[in-house]
Amino acid sequence: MLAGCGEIKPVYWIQPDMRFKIGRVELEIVRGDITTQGTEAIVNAANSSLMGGGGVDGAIHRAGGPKIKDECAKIRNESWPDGLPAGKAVITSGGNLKADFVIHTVGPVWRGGNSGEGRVLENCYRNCLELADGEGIGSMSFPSISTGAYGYPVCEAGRIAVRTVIEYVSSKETHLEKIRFVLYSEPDLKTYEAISEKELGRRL
Ligand code: AR6
Repeated sequence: MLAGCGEIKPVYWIQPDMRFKIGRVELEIVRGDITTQGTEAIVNAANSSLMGGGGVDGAIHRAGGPKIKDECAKIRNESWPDGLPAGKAVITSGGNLKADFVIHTVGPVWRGGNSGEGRVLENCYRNCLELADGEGIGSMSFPSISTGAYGYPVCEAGRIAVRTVIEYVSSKETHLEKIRFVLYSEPDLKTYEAISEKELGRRL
């Protein structure tokens, strides 16, 4: 009951998740925590060391437990002794997470936009999608890569994220049936929603 409103109960408007269809693939834009997503894979906005950090990376390693870091250490030793370059992606199990897999990618650090950041960010999304597809994964969740500690403006990054996903699923046969963008803040959610609506027109 609202104070001073007698029997009037508050009404909470719950915003439905925004969903689009691109051919057979469903694209969802939701607000939430990437670590709690029930998609088969979630994507980590990692750094080159693959040994954890803050933001999404810290949250995933905290929630997923030591198994993920052990697998990352093995990948470093066997394949990327000098660190995973920005734009590349690798896969581990999901440890204690709901998701079966974590796909780790390293986004570009924003340096003003004239240092090839856009191309690298596009590579992040495309390489994550290709890796997931190659493993026969049917559903995956992305955070907004590079727009936290790495300082990429969310509008520009969101446009690249949404366009790269649309381009990927429109241009080839894919195992993926559901791709979800998980935004942590309301402003970021609104930005991704507006970009998706502009790129895809009417939502479901
Ligand atoms: N779920 C979904 N989104 C989140 C979560 C979460 N639990 N936590 C933060 N975000 P960031 P980057 C949002 O910094 O910019 C790490 O230290 C956040 O609000 O996680 O690629 C790594 O080790 C922002 O919008 O990733 C690297 O060193 C977005 O996720 C570096 O940060 C990305 O923020 C990578 O920086």
